[in-house]
Amino acid sequence: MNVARKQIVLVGAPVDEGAGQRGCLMGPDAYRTAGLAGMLEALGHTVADHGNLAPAEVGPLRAPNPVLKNYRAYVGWTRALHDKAAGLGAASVFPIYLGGDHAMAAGSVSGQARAAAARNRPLFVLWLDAHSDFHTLESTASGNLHGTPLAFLCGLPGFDDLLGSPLEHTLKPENVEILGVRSIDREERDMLRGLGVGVSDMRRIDEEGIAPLLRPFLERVRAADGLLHVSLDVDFLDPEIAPAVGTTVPGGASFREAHLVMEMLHDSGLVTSLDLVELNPFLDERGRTARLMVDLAGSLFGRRVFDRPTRSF
Ligand code: HAR
Ligand code: MN
Ligand code: MN
Ligand code: MN
Repeated sequence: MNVARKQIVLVGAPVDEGAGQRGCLMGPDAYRTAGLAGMLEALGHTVADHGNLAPAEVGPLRAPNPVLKNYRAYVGWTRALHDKAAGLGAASVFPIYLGGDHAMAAGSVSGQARAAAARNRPLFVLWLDAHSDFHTLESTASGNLHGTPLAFLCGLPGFDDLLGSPLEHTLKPENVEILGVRSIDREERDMLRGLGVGVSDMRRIDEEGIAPLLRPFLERVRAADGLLHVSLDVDFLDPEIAPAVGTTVPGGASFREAHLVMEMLHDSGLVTSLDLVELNPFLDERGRTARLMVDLAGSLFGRRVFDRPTRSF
């Protein structure tokens, strides 16, 4: 069990352009208002808030598909977040990237992957989401770019503008686990199957329970001496408990399922970076979704009700 105090760095990523609805740009400040830093400090960690990032300046670009919305902004954010994350991944800190819509993960995760490669450690990713976010720039019908970052990270073609050159440190599809998913478009399904990405949908969670699905993944991370990035999309949660998201899908993870995932992640001691994404405070009810996300982060960083668990994870 890992009871180590962590040096946590908060990075605000007010990315708004990847989602179909405006409002995610308020996410970082909602987490701050909900008391994220104080909660983490109360658990014994140190917290440094690096403030909010701005997108990188981008020269002239032609979008590869006319349906894409805010393509230049996606490129600018990816470059800024990639550089920030590559730097933090090389330091002995635990970065929490405060979104912002899920397009931000193209930069946060690719930067962490670059840093992991420099340390000769494989990066694993747990993608907690109602969606698989596995469209290419060609396959997306909505043009909402928050539906594309995981395809980019796994090295699918067509994304070379994002960093200005082909992505060097791609995720191995078998090192990615998508958990809680209940909305996958046909093109995404075909690509996920073809590459062998780990997908545990709500049906499997209903039948088998969330812990038995998560445990073998964590065991693989441990066996490979891997680093683990967790990308937590608000819509992983059931909209009844987490209404502040633009893309609600009924039938999501329950309060207890979500906390159990976070508690198991904590006990594994394997997690080295985290995204909190898709919170849209404009759609919240008296801050309840922001507070729930902060609470879940509490479980990930060691809050427990009583004593030690009977197994490590
Ligand atoms: N697959 C759909 C699309 O591409 C919905 C994507 C929605 N993505 C998120 N992030 N909300 O998980 O439009
Ligand atoms: Mn998502
Ligand atoms: Mn390299
Ligand atoms: Mn989602």
